[in-house]
Amino acid sequence: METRALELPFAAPAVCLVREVPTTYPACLRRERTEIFLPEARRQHAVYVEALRQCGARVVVLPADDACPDCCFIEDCAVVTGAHALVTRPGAPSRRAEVAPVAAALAPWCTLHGMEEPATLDGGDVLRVGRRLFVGYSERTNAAGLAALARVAALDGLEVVPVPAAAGALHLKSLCSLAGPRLLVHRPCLDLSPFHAAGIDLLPIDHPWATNCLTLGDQVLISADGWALPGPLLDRGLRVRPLAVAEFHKGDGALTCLSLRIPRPGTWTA
Ligand code: CIR
Repeated sequence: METRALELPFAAPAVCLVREVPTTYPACLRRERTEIFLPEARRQHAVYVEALRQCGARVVVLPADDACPDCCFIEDCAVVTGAHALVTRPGAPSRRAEVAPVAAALAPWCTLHGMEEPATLDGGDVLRVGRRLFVGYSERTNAAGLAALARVAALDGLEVVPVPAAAGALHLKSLCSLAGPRLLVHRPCLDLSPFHAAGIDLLPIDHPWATNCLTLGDQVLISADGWALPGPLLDRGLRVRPLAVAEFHKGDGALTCLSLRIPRPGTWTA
């Protein structure tokens, strides 16, 4: 994978942390109250976990906590920058109890760093492209949170690039994510200038859920819901795998938020 912005080898993650879907998941934070079907959510989660394994990652499954309806959205609880990781202080107070078990599970792989009030940051607002971490300001991530991440990122030689708040989206990665070397972007809602300035190859698409995909090596997991495959993805020799994650879209989540990826030493991962 090559663009001007990607200076480190890109590889599938060594380890993926995931967290089971709690019985209370239908009570998660969400903007629309469409009915969530818990058994179907768990079935979709199991298929997702298997897809991670098939990409060669070791998958560590953390037990759910019924006191935390959003705990399956584990990506928001930490940002792994390499040898170091920031354990977040999620923007939603109801989610702050999620982080302790995630930190404990990360400890064997990374040196952990915390965040202090008033800093808040959700991992869903952090997009890695090579040595850059693009960080979206959102309802969940503030300037102090970005500064806390910048301090940790610098320990691994990474630079933090702020991205202005995007109207209508929960997180930055609700609107953009890497599909191989290209960044899928939901153009109507996002200021693309930070990505243009970094020389990143952009692929605009219109469907909001379609812009959250997960690249694992040469495989790209995409949401099967409401998206026709864009031709340019297929042209680059990537294996595109649609997954049904509709029960997680109902909870304002998608593919990246269901795992926390730990890169192999000397590589980076989406
Ligand atoms: C929340 O509102 O926090 C959850 N219901 C959804 C979190 C999705 N996380 C993500 O995309 N990284």
